[in-house]
Amino acid sequence: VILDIDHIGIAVPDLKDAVERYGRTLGVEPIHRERVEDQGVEEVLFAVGSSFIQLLGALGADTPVGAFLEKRGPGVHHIAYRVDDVAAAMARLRDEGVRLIDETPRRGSRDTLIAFAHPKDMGGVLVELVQVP
Ligand code: MC0
Repeated sequence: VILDIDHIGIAVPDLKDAVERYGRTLGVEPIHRERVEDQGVEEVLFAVGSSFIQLLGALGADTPVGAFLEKRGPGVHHIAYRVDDVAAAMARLRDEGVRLIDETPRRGSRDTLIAFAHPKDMGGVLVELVQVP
């Protein structure tokens, strides 16, 4: 069951600059910062209602966000849906013929369990499933 939009991930070339710009222009405060080595990112979250805007800096060129920035430039990188059961949501996508990037759930930021579905099967949008502990 999808509960909410968990976050919208935005790839930025300069995290410090983007955090300052988002904070100033939207009048929002960053509420969380975390380095997720496994995913090759450093994230900063801004709370917007019950969801987050996630600014993503790449930890290197050979990471998903690094490659995205190189190929497509800054912009929306993925949309993450908050689900009650990530394994069940993955099974549903799989049954519907959607290619999953992760065979089993992985650990995301905030101790979440996450899994990605391929953008080519989701209207050109990289989709993340997020189960909050
Ligand atoms: C690539 N493509 C995308 C895309 N990335 N389309 C939409 N959104 C994206 N983010 C498109 C390319 O333009 C290309 O289309 C095709 O997909 C293949 O791309 P590629 O450049 O060859 O890249 P791949 O296939 O090597 O990798 C793409 C893939 C990868 C999505 C499989 O980035 C991946 O495994 N992502 C999942 C992990 C991730 O993104 N982690 C970072 C966030 P054309 O038409 O040119 O062929 S981690 C996160 O956010 C955590 C911390 C959290 O939330 O807790």
